[in-house]
Amino acid sequence: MTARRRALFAAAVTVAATLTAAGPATASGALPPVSPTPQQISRTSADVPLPSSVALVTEPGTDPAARELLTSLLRGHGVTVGGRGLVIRLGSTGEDIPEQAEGYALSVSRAGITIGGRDGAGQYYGVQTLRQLVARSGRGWVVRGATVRDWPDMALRGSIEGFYGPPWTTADRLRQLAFLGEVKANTYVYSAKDDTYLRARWRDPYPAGELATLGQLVRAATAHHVDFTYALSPGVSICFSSAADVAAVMAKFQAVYDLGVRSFSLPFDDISYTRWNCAADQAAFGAPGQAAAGTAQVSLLNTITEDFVRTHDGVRPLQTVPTEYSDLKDSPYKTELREHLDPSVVVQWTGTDVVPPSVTTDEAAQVSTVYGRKVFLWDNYPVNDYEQSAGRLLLAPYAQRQAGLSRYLNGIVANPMNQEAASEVAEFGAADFAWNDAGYAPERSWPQALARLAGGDPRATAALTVFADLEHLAPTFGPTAWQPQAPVLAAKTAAFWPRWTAGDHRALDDLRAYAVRIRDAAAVIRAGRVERAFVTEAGPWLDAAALWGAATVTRLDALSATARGDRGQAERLTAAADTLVTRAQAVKTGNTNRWGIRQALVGDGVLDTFLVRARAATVGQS
Ligand code: LTM
Repeated sequence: MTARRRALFAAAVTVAATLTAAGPATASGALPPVSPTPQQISRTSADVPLPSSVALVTEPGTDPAARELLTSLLRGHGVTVGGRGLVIRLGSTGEDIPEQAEGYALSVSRAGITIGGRDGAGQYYGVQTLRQLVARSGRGWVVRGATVRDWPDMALRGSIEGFYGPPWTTADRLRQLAFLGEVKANTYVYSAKDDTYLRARWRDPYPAGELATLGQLVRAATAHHVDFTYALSPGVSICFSSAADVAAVMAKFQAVYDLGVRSFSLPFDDISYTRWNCAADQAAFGAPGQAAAGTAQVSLLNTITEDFVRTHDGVRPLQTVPTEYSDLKDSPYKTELREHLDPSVVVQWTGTDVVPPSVTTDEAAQVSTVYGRKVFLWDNYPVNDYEQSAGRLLLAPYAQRQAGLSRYLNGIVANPMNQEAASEVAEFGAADFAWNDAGYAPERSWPQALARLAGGDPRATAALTVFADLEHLAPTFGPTAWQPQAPVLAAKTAAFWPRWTAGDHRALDDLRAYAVRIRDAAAVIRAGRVERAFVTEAGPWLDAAALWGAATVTRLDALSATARGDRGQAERLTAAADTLVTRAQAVKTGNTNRWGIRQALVGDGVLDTFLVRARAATVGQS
């Protein structure tokens, strides 16, 4: 693209953004939200009706996965791919294609639809954007007329199955891989802590059945343009100076390379690095300690880089998680890595305090200095494997990550919950941020994530929004949450009391209407087009929410009876609400997490405290 065309395009984008923000001010109307937020998108044409048949023009460079996605998108809208009709071009040629890897240019007008990708992933992402521009029009479908130039800010985007507790099932992983492709995320790191062949029995070869399942996952990942990153954690028992152990690492890598894996990691998190696993390491690296641990890890990482990564076609740079992964201070350990680790090795970092309350550009700049390279954020949200998260689903937005992080990070992978589908809410935001950190807005991305989980069903989206507010608390490893519990409900209950005590009894009607929405959310979610896996995973929390909602409605009715002077009714309703509270408190999570069976927490600290206060106001006055 010439400088002049670039300037014209930028001007068009600015105008279009203004028009879009102002609503359907153009003849063609506003564009639907596209996620991740594109770098450049503008309304440049009228809607294009989707005919019953289109002519698909491909080229030798057309990506097979992108082509498959496009044809299934068309088929899903009743369009056959024949030789005639609207012309759709998919390939890697076209002058507006951005230079950045994974970038694409998309243009939709009545003259035709053109998707040009810098590479295969770019083509695939162009189709993912096209999918979001398709809209209902009467009984048919149209594609919103638009021009898009888009590329990711961070090279690595996605998730790391890196939690403790029951690993995801194969079905969970297949769903996750499809989800990652949908949100233009290219990385899934397979690093489940309790997956025995990855950590406790890292030396053991895979039995044939396990290998076949891994092969299925690798093929699914490839079909969605996701790098299946195989992370082997030998730190619990490796003898760094043993040639046999180094060979065992390579053998494990070779087995999955043969399945098609091209991304590898050797994480050293959560191990003791001040004692050796064998006497030989003492002789090879000296007394155990920070610097010696750094030297030993560097020796393994450099050997694997030299003898495996560089000798195998198509293998991407090796990744690692250092043992010091959550702070900013320089140390003898970090000095070893900074000075001796092969510059190609990608180093992960979790942000400060393991589960960080925020991640800032200053912190990322500092840590990239101590590790001597851009770092790859292992983001411990929405993971729920630690004590402070016991009994919780974490459904708050992906937030408190500072715009500008792409200057210091080469990627972000979110560490999810043991509950895969529920994790997609936060992961959606993480993928959006990693694609375009400057354009990211949690308040815009979160509703899109919820609407997606609800299958675009508006009633179910509204119910999910009420439910997610009750699962909003995001804990840290310390006593202070980094996102508050139930902010919407908390604002409503806080506004209620001054009005109520001032004699404004309509306050009760307003709050009661919201309590009814809490009570009914579970039923609406279960009856709606919400992702079935989410409905199953969230089952106990949905049950508890229905009971807490019913208790709140009943408690408010008791308060109302008190205000009317109907003491008998107030007492009956108070007893009924007490029973509902007892039942709500008795709802337990399944044994799905490292923390075992606990109370399924819903709006805790907000709902329960409101109910206690409302009871006191009822009983005190009746
Ligand atoms: O975060 C890292 C690098 N390691 C572990 C994770 O496996 C675990 O899921 C999280 C949250 O508990 N904390 C860790 O330290």
